[in-house]
Amino acid sequence: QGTGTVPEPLHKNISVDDTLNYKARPNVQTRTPWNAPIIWEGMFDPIIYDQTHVKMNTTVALTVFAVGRYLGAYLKTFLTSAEKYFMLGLPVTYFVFTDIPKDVPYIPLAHRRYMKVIYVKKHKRWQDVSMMRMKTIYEEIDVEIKYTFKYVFCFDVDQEFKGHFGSETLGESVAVIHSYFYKSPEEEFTYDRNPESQACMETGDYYYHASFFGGTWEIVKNITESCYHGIMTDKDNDVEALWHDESHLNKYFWFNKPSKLLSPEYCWDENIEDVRDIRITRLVWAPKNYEELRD
Ligand code: 2GW
Ligand code: MN
Repeated sequence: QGTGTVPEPLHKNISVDDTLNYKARPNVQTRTPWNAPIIWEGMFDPIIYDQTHVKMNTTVALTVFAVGRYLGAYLKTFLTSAEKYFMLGLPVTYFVFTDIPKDVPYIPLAHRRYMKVIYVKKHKRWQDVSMMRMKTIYEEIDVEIKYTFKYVFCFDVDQEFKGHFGSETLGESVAVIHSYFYKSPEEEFTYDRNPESQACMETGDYYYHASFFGGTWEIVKNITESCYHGIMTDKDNDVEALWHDESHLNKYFWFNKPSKLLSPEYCWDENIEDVRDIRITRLVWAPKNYEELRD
């Protein structure tokens, strides 16, 4: 916890987000221009959040894809670390999508935490492996997730949890600010700038990292369905957005502002030297060996 004081516990019918202390981090932006919170360490009391969500019987689905070599390279670390830090105390089901179900490692799971392994075919191009996740996710929300889970969080697998990642991250629609761009001027954001692409945007609010996003199942269904439609329209027009699904996600969040933003403490690259604003790393990028992983 940081140094700021956190307001008193909740009354009924008041959102737990009303307990956020926006002044706890004077050197960073803690609210967007549309008044959504940007969550930094020190702004929240994890105990108040957890108690509130346990009382509300909050349920969380996590989706993660481990296709081809990414299964052996990343899945075990991702899941093992999630069991240490992700939404502890809440019922969580991991939806693991892979082309080699038999190679999914056995991970001991805590009480009320489950894993479901679902077969997906491997797309030939890695860009499609990444982009087509959008379709698989909204289909799975419709056939199963929506009946049991209030929230859905969709993660890249090439990451490791290293600190508390709890119910303070829950909201209607949740995006994380890319660690490389949180201090950059807008002109440096790597949005897609090609007018032929559905993802094209000239200005925007932030540069969001597609390494994870989340929200209620209704909104995550809308996010993934919209991005997928953009991706397919691009295919019809023979274009591909600069950063694939990430470009489409940024466009979505430009038109549909996220209700909660997470600071780069929630998705940090340990190669970044300037850590003055980073009080804790909760999720970090796993090291990558592109030559081995990209065919
Ligand atoms: C991806 C790129 C090159 C070679 C392989 C793959 C690959 C990705 C794969 O062989 N198997 C696989 O399961 N994936 C899944 O797609 C896996 O879950 C992985 O985390 C995700 C996205 O690929 P990744 O993590 O290599 O992309 P990044 O870290 O460069 O991520 C950003 O940009 C991507 C688009 O280029 C996505 O938007 C991603 O969400 C962003 O974080
Ligand atoms: Mn990644």
